[in-house]
Amino acid sequence: MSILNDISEKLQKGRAREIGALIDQALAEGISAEDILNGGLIAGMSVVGEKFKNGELYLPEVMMAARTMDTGVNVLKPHLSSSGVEPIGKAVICTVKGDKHDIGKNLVKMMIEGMGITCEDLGVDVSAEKVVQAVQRTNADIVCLSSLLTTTMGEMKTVIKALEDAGLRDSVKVMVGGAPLTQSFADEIGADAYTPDAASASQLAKEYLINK
Ligand code: B1M
Repeated sequence: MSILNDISEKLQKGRAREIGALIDQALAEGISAEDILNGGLIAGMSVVGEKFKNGELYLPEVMMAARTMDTGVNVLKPHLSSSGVEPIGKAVICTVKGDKHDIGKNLVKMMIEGMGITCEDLGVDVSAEKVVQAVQRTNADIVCLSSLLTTTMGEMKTVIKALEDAGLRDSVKVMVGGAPLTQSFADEIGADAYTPDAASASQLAKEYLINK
């Protein structure tokens, strides 16, 4: 679909001012918010990631693309999250220590909230100690951890260990995600679940709370 390609292109070029109108046009054409997110914005960001890796794009261009992604996600937000849902549980979410990527984490938060799960967002670069404090403060059912860097993935294990040391491990489900993660890594660090995207994370969180 060419409008999804246009959205992807605008994102790659960091055209934050133009992305909103294109997304509105796609919605008006009857394309679903999920298809715009996956086939337009996330597809564009994957190209940015590849080009960054190959040295075809530099950090300022990636930052402009990230800003465009934020703008686009904000336009899509009312169409992605259902409102007025009764809360079914509580989650704490963050990007782990040393890692400042938050686009994926913000999407997971948005979709989890759409399932009626209250979400305490601790932000980025969050220490294990802060996660433990937040779980104690909110009495959360679920902890969602995001990592985009191979150098920070290991921090998830530190969080799990800190939850164990605080006597909280059995009372929370630890869900992990982020581009470099795999199911086997999640198993290795003792996480309860790995999900590759925000939609499956929110679905699994909901199932867990309903069956709790
Ligand atoms: Co960074 N970066 N970056 N970056 N960046 C990557 C991750 C990289 C793969 C690029 C590359 O080389 N191809 C590479 C990591 C390499 C590695 O670790 N092996 C990299 C690097 C190296 C860096 C810096 C070190 C660069 C530098 O300074 N020299 C630096 C690190 C800063 C830091 O964190 N300390 C850095 C900085 C940045 C920007 C600030 C410029 C910007 C981030 C802006 C922001 O987040 N606000 C940025 C971006 C945008 C990227 C890429 C291009 C795109 C990431 C993204 O937002 N994707 C990325 C390349 C790539 O991933 N292909 C790259 C879109 C987003 C929707 O997907 O976050 O994967 P993602 O989330 C998905 C799933 O993973 C899942 O759901 C989401 C969608 O449905 N998911 C979860 C995510 N979290 C979850 C949690 C869950 C469940 C599912 O919990 C239950």
